[in-house]
Amino acid sequence: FHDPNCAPGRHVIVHLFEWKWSDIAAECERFLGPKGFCGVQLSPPSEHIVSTNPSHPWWQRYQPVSYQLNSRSGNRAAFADMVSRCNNVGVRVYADIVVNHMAAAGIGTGYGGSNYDSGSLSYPGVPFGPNDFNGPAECSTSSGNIENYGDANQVRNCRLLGMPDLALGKDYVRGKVADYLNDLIGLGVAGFRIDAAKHMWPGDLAGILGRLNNLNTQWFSSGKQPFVFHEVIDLGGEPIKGSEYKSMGRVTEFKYGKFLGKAFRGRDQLKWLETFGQSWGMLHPFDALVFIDNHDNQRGEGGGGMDTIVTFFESRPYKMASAFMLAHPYGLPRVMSSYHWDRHIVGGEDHNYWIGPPHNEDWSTKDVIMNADGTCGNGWVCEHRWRQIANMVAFRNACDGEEISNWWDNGNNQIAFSRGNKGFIAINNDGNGLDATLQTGLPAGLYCDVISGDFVNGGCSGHTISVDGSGRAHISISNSAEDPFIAIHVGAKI
Ligand code: AAO
Repeated sequence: FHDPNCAPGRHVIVHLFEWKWSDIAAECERFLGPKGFCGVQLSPPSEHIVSTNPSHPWWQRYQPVSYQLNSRSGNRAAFADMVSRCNNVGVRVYADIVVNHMAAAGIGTGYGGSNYDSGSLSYPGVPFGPNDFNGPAECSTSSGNIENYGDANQVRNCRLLGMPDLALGKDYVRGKVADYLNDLIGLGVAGFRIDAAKHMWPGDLAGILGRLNNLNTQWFSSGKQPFVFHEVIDLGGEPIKGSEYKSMGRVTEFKYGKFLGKAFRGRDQLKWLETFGQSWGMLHPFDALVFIDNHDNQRGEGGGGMDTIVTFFESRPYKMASAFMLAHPYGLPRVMSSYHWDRHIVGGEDHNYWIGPPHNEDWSTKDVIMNADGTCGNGWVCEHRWRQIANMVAFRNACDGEEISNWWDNGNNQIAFSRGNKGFIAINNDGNGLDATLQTGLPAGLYCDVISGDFVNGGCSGHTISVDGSGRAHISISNSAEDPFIAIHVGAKI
């Protein structure tokens, strides 16, 4: 379950948070495929509640009503069309799977028309009934909710945020969940993000994963298992460890973005990153899925803290941190792609945390439109299209399998390193300029700095960097530059 099933030479995932299926299909064809992305993580495709208080928040999709493929992103036909079109251009699709719980929202009708009643634990769209949930026999808290993350039994048997907790120990429940995942596999998805994995017993998840079919042979070679990554927030200090899940997939490494957020906000010298990796208390690199921010912690929730995690709101350190992530070999990287919302921070909390994606008058999600310069309009931020991030995808692909070499630092916040003889990056997050002749490890020649420009038709729209016969190059980076870093690689040699 560790292999993302990328097409050859692709190594980076992007989360197109709250995008419609039709927009994702188009993005696979016009951008993700050509730019070398491996795959895309979706927002949850299953039928969910429609919340009116607050109005249509993004989080309504984490309250499932049934496993029908009917969501704010589109219906089953749109889903199938997206998966097929993305696979056809070599871009994989990973679905976000919410099966720890069902909706908590009282009596109502879901996005696809299924009724539910969370009070009587009735979800006829699946169907799930009262016997399919954990209750007082399994959960010891008086509220029925998780009250203490220090108690692993509570975390797994009580209600997360008040949502009815599925009894995944039951054969019937496991069967319904496995049917849902197998339906998605049949349509051609390449894997799954398991939402709230921390709140499910590893043995129950193994019981479900053991029932999964191999991937659809229309696009994958026979015998391929889906990629699985488990959302487990493990920043230390709690009994549940991310490593409990690593035998059945990768695990979200939340420490990664916390460390890099601190470093690129200038609260930790960049020179320390020389040893960045497992020795910092993180998972083994082959078990880790890594990211700078995710859809929760960019809003100050779910691990890391708003003053530590960097997001598109802090674009300068964000671009540096993202480039570092894509240049550094640790883990499988996931790029975040957001929509804009107006923050309203009171006492360290964003009261606009809930605001859903850009929408039309009828609350339908707005199309992702493209500006002439390749950036997105209609309120979509599209970090994955920012040149400084997008071009580092090709850097990572070119450097796959190469270790870090030629580490250099100035004893403070100027760093540089090579990836074997394939790529080289230098970053200046100091209060003074970087001006040095450094060993890049690269073959002699003229290279395009893919941060200041694009490599197109053998030419470069940005600065060029000349590497001499001994692999050395003169690097000069002003500390006041908008993007105080450079990156060159063998895929962008002039
Ligand atoms: C909504 C409403 C709720 C309401 C609920 C039901 O907001 O008020 O009770 O409906 O009516 C999303 C939203 C929720 C939303 C939910 C359902 O974020 O606001 O609730 O949809 O619509 C925990 C889980 C983790 C989870 C995270 C948000 O372990 O799995 O909370 N993430 C996923 C999704 C997320 C989604 C769900 C799960 C639910 O990514 O989008 O919720 O499907 C500690 C623990 C963490 C725990 C956090 C909670 O973290 O370790 O496990 O995450 O607390 O904040 C420091 C610590 C760190 C700590 C952190 C925060 O950084 O070091 O350990 O502080 O305290």
